[in-house]
Amino acid sequence: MSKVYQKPTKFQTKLFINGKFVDGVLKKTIPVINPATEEQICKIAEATEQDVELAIDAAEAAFPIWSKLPQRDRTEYLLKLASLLEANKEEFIALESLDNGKPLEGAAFDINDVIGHLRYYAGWADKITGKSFSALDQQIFYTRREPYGVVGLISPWNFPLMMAEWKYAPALAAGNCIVLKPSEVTPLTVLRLCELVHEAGFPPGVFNVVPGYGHIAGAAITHSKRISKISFTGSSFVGRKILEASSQTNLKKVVLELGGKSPVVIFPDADLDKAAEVAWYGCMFNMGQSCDAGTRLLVHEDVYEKLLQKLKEYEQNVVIGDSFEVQNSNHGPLVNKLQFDRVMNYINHAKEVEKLECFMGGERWGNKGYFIKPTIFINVDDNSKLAREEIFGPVLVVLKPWKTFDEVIKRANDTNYGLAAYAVTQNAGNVEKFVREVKAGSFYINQGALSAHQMPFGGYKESGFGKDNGEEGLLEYTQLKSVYYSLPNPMV
Ligand code: TXE
Repeated sequence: MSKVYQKPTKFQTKLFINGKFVDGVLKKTIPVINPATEEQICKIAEATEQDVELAIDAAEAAFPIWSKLPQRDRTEYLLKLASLLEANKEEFIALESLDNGKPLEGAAFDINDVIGHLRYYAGWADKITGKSFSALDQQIFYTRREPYGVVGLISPWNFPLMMAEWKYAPALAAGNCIVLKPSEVTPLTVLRLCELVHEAGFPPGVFNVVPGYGHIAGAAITHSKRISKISFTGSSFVGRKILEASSQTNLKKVVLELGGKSPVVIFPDADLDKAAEVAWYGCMFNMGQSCDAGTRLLVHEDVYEKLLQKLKEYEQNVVIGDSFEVQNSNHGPLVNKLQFDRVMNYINHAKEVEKLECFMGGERWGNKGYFIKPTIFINVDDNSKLAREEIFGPVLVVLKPWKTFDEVIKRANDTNYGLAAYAVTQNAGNVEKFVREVKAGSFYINQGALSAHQMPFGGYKESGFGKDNGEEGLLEYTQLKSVYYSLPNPMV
């Protein structure tokens, strides 16, 4: 029997600026909606341009203190935050599930990941190094890594606490102060986290959170000349806007983690049970709202029909519903009405305009909440709108079967995106050729998507640039100086 979580009833709703919980200067609010019931959970304070400016003031003032702390102290602050989060884990799991709609099991996965990831980056604070190079006898050449100062972090709604933490943990470990704008759609876990930041005793101004609308608070961050680095996860559309803002202001450095349309290639020698598991969860995990979801399924002609039958078995295990009402629900609603409408438009387009063959699902579940049944279209042409665009919902597109390896590599690469690629095969040669020839940032071989703290994550092509996670993710929050140093002659 699964664990019973209490449905949260108390919420932190204020902005967190300079170590204090405050209303926005304009006293505006944003409603937060429970996607499983369509009811309002609470209203949060809306951050606008003025609040972002105050947050940047606070972060600028805190930077000399935070960046000059002994590195070990930064480690201790982050470890303390991780321990506080762990002590309140069940509350955070329930809050994430309520706000985002993801099943409790999925929320538990997120929060556990965040705790481990925080500890991973806590350990990096005193391991940031430069290099020294051989030079002439009287010279020293070396490099020195420094934090940027104030960094802007803009995070999405699909993994609300996790995506925020993937950014603030390395940024803080490296000695930066942060202005974080969580998605206005799912702000509650990040706001609750601010209480723990306060409790952990972080110096005021190091950690500032300004939930607000993207085109207002987000744009204020991206246009600020006092911010020299931005890390963003979200849509390609907004990613392009961030680059424009950078080019129009101070050429701030940018990390962009954007969408994907990742191929899942099933080889004829694949273990078909494993293949079905990878194909199903690769797409349906988090109701398809994952940037590295495997949404284009490419199955060899010899095993095509058999694999489809196995996917039917997965459909039978789906339990749809509000996690606080339906025990063991494993398929929640989409995050909000906008996302629900976007995905239903794709489904309706597939059925009515392209007349695609709907193998399962293809409709809303129930009449309350933004639930969409797991949906699969089969025998889809590579040029279909559904095969080319990121849907970001529980919609798997099974492309026409493939015959040769060269053909499937070409088809796997036939996309503007390049975030991830999946393959299921028992042949190591297949794997190596696949990894070398497919253009993507992460490869999942004989398994579903995974994120290990130490493994860099980020895309090829229009899926963005720069990395989250691992040492590379840490170094994104540092800038490098090269020092050519001639020693006095004689030295003493
Ligand atoms: O994302 P937005 P949306 C994709 C997915 C989805 C689509 C749209 O395909 O269907 O994007 O989702 C902030 N300046 N992904 O519209 O708007 C916004 O407030 C600065 C993929 O919800 O990109 C939020 O904090 N910031 C993805 C963040 O950007 C702005 C995850 C993301 O929201 C802004 C989410 C602006 N002008 C959606 N406008 C992934 N890669 O995992 C908005 N924002």
